[in-house]
Amino acid sequence: MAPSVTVKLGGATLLAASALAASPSGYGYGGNSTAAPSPTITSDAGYSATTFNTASASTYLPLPDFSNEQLAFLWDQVYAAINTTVSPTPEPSVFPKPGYLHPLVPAYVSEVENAKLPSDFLWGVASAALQVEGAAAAEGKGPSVWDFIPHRWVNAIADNSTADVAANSYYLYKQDNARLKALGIQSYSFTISWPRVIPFGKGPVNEEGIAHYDDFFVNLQENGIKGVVTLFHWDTPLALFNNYVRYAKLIIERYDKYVTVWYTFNEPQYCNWRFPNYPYGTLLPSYNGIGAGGTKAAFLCGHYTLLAHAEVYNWYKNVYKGTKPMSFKNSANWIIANSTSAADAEAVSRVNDFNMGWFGGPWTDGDYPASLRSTLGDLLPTFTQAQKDMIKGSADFYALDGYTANVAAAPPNGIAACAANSSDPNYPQCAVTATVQPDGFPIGPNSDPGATWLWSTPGGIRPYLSFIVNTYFPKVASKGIVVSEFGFSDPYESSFNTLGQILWDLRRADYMQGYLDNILAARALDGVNVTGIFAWAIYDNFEWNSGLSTKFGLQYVNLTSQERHPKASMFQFLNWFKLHGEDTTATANITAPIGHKRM
Ligand code: PNW
Repeated sequence: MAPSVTVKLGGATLLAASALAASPSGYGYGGNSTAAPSPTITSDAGYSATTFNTASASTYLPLPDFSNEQLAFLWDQVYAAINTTVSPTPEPSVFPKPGYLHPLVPAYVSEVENAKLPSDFLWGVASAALQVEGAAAAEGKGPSVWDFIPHRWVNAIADNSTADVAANSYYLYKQDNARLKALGIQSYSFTISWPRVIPFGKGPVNEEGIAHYDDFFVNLQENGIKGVVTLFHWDTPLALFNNYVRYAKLIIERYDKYVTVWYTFNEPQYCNWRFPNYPYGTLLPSYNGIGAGGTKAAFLCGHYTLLAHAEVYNWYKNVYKGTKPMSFKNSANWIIANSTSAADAEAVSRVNDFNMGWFGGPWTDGDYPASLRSTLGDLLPTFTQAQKDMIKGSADFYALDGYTANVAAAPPNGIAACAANSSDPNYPQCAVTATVQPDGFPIGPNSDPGATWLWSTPGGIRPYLSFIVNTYFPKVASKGIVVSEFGFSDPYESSFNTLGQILWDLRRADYMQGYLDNILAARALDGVNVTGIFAWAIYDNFEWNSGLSTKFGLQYVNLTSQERHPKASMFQFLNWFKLHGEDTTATANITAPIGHKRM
């Protein structure tokens, strides 16, 4: 029987519901399956006629059917993977590590050689649920948009891999937490899978999913690791794009006692990159025209993200009376001008406004920057005064995912002409960015071809941190700033097939040393209140559209055995915290490589 759902998601997916129910194999999207024959509509007294008007659909998505059949139907759109539980083995007491023939990368900033971090400084490694957990369809989890995309959109993922298994941490977390402890890592920044906890995004809570996180939190605590938790890292339940606040409250109420820091959202700037692709044009269920993509949809996505963040923040502080710091993570980079011209200076400020400023309401008056309003006009939604008041101040510190740097220039036809023409290819930012210096030389060593946006530019993070707190968001100066992600993918790392080739990851090690020294210099020499540092990533994982082949791990993951092996960059990272951290939990067995001063 066809499931009786009243879901105003428009698009192919739910219109396909009755066709899927009628066809045992179902049919997919993107051309990797046979198209279903067009149904022949015949006049029949059993059918009633209606006129649909999706333009008048509300943003509320009634989804009353929380049945096994409906969950199976959602998974049928994706394809379910099988995983197996692997028993943990004891951690080594000593890890293989770089020796004197090639020691770790030496210090970048000699002035901070003896600088120390305070004992409450947070530091560790990061991950995201979709990118590491695997167990995609296990134990009652619902599909997320990121289960759907690799399976049903041909070539959406560069190497056509999926996140079905990834690093399999859903089954290996006890081993992973023991590894963090064995390496002496203080904190773990990870994310919770909303569709695992609430398979349809709303409706019933999945007992097995929540039991998994119950165990995870207890195990993390038993290993003495501090938990830094992001509630949403892009894995929206496929069943809807709504109801975030209810999910957030559930998780916070259950796990607040275990958590050191909360992040509501990972990089709301994703609204920009995902449009017109997110939510993948007409391929994913959507409503109110958001699925059609484009500028308007991107800014609607950002608008509702900011409101959802502020609503959760205000509930947490004022109703729940939570005491832990809460923020959201921002994707933004240090931008330098391509020339000394006024136009290029304006281009720099426009890039900052369209990245940081867009979500800067918590550190300003709760509204969007003037440059966004004047360029976008009606394409930018408006906040009521009450909403602005709710957004203003709704973050306890600034969280920066700052990976790289960029050079900005005014577009050839000028900023004003671009800003006045919504069809201009550079609209609405109306600034072009590049990864070469004004003299044409690259801004730094390149990364993997699966991360063409990423170049190693450690010299940028120090002035950038000062710029954020002293110039762009002065309110951050007192609240503090955490570098919540930074990391590197060595070029062509996936083409290496022996540990010998993989483990000495020189570019990543160099990147770690360069960024860490410059972050410390911002703190110790420039007076920036940096309160935490998290490296991306705990280990190799599923890098979104670049799949499993673009590696960001400080540990290598053997995708057959699922064994993890620390790379040189991990020791570079740990050694740095040995030198500069005061935290006594940093007990990893790492000895000083020649040429590298240690305490
Ligand atoms: C972050 N940029 O995304 C995400 O939070 C992670 O999930 C991801 O795996 C990691 O970085 C590496 O890509 C970013 O263009 C995406 O500057 C793009 C940028 C920065 C971060």
